[in-house]
Amino acid sequence: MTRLVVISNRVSIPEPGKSEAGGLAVAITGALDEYGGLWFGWDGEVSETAVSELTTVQRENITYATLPLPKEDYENYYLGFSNEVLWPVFHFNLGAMDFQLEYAKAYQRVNERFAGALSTLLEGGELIWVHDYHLLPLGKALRKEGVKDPMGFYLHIPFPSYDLLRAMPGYRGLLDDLLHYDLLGFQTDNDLHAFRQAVIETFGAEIAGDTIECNGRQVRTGVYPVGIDVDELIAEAEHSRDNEQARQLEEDLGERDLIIGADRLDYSKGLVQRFNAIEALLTQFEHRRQKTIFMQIASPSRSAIPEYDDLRRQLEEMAGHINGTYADLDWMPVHYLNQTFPREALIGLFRSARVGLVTPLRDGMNLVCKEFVAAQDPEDPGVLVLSELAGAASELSGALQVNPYDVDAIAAAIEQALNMPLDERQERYRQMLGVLRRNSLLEWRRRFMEHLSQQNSDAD
Ligand code: GDG
Repeated sequence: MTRLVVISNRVSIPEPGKSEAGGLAVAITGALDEYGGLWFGWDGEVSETAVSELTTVQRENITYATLPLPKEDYENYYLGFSNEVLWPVFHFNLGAMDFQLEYAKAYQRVNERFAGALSTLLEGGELIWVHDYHLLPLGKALRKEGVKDPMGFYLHIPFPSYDLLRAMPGYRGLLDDLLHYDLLGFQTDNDLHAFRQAVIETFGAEIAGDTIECNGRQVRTGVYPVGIDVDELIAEAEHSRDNEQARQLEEDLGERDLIIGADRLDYSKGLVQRFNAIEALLTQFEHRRQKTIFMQIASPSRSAIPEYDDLRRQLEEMAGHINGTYADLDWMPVHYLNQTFPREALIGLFRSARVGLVTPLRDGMNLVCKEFVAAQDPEDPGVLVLSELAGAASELSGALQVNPYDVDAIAAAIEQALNMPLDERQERYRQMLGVLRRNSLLEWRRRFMEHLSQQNSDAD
């Protein structure tokens, strides 16, 4: 069987004998295990020197090859271009874009260095699968190194509309980079459509079925919505009562209704609007006071970027303001936890909650909403309130869908969710669980790998 080579910005090498924690990492490890393979990327370390030496570690069937990032590259490639240019633009937030030439140069340089280091490890006759926005130019850089094998690229985040994209300096080069892959995968039809539009407007590309013909190259495209491992999640949720932290929280809740949010602390997740919606709920639906608790888990993320640090402070203030205004001696409406929770406790909270509040301003897919649904008790399920601007909205029609900027609409949807009769909750849950099973994580991986292995390499 052909060896699989996966490249992602971050690679975490599992401790011997321990399994990977994150769902996506599990899916990728599973594919590498099945095909035998190599996982290449940044080890998460920042080195003080400019040298970055390759380390390889073997774990059963999988070789992990990692590099540290020199401080300058961490700042300019990772924080700078990836997260202060690409991330905001691709999440429709031009106001947060901070373009600097140094960032763009470092982005190219690191991608070329990755290509150079990786090409020494390739044996030929492999399938190459590149992940996400940090590595848009990697395919072209590998071709320059003489790599001829089929190469696929998967974008985990949204693809912006053409008019937004062209506000980003250097966008033409990045679009051209993407056209050097053999297969391009997106989360939703919307993202694929935006990408097609961008290459039509920029290069006059032609579309023939699922193939884009442009500048003498042919690139296959597809939509592969990321999913979750439903059975595993259900099993975890059923055992969540075994978790001391989850059990304690449930006990503390008593008769009160829990509204839960859990996100990386990121401005794309709509947390400010969500906090305002909680205040609107307490103002407009006074009977919810005393009876409702909103818990927001916001795991720390990219805190070296000013926007992220500002957001953390803003949310602390907002939580303080809401609690200061509405709390009683025996009740605090907002529980804001700026920390990463253990997974079992998180799943336990999802199961205890009456409402899952997932309101990103933009999201490639969003796995939290899928995990929330799968964690519910089928006999007495909670209700998902979901942003119509999350990729998952196109699949989860059983959710109460809201515009994440419309604070009053979010408050009204929470009220509707808390009043929803059991049979309607069960019906919505069944509908969504069916979709989650059809578009599972395994299915995502299987379809992408199948299409990638059908590609003939495109060496130019
Ligand atoms: C990107 C795209 C796309 C969250 N807090 C804690 C915790 N989490 C876990 C969740 C979930 C994961 O992190 C977050 O995944 P999302 O998909 O919601 O969001 P991003 O991190 O932005 O992921 C996104 C995804 O890639 C996959 O393609 O869906 O659109 O932006 O699994 O449960 N886990 C633990 N503690 C926490 O406090 N243990």
